[in-house]
Amino acid sequence: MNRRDFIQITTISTAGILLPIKYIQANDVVFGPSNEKEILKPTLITPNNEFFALHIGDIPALDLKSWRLIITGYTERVTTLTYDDILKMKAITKMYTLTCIGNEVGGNQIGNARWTGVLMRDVLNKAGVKKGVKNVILRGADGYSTSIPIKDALHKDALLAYKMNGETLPKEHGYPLRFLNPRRYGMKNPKWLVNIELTPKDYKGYWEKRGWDDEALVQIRSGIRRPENKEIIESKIYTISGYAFDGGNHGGISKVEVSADEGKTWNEAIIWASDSPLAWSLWRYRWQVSSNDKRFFIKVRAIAKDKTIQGEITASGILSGVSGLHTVKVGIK
Ligand SMILES: Nc1nc2c(c(=O)[nH]1)N[C@H]1C(S)=C(S)[C@@H](COP(=O)(O)O)O[C@H]1N2
Ligand SMILES: [Mo]
Repeated sequence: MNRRDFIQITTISTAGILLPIKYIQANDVVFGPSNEKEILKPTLITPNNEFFALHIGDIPALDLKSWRLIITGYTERVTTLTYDDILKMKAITKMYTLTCIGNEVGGNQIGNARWTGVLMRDVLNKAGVKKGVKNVILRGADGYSTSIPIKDALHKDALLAYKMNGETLPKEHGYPLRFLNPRRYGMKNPKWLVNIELTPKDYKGYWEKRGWDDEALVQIRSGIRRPENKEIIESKIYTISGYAFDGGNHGGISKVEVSADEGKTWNEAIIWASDSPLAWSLWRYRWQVSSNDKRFFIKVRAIAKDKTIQGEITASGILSGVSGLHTVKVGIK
């Protein structure tokens, strides 16, 4: 399919979930299983210009001529890498979903992109990891810092990225280099990296010092994108859609369920796009309005491969990220 066709048959909804026009129109007609096969897959990718951006201050202006990544602390040798040094290393491209620990239930601080970069482990091996290293401190040019356990840094999915969805990493997302830390909230994914320090000690970064969870493991979550809260629905058949994500912490999403009666009964949704557990899954559910009620509360819950069921209540508290069930209120015309 060429780009022109693609634009013609799709429209952008919130958070970059692309929904084919055909599919949206299908809400107004009754369509059977045969028609349903014609529905196009939505893209998992959030376009760069729609991807949420969060940072503590101004975007630092970094010039490739003077920019360096310096690896210090418990290393065999102090190592300084230029942008070109990094480009010469083995590149990896992979999808990762990023979400902020402060995102509210069903909030918009979540996005999925295809990132290209080099393995953190390859960079650390250039410097040589000394015995006794416990943590890796990551510092950005804006003064932000965070730390991660050495085993996370050496993990096969820990990526230093310089491209986002095939484009040079945009300024607001960390140009020229950012870290992508699978399974952890955005705060553990520092942008505008300039220094990596290996240490035998503990270290509390910018948000960690302010009480946010040092583990920052993404909790199982899901959100409804269509319909929007307070939307008025014109027909008795409506395709509800959204995302689900567990950060890979429960083995990935196995099932998504939707309730139109405030959680009394649950119906299985169709997962219509997914990648690895490090990326969100997109789901849809064809809802047939079965009563003459004029108002419904729609809820979604995700179920993981390890059988974890997303719950109504967030057990661990707001500073570890909330995970309660997203509910939208809809009216029927
Ligand atoms: N250098 C730097 N990196 C940072 C931050 C920051 O303020 N400075 N904010 C973090 C937080 S809290 C989040 S949620 C993610 C958001 O990444 P994005 O802006 O690319 O979506 O960046 C993280 N990395
Ligand atoms: Mo965040």
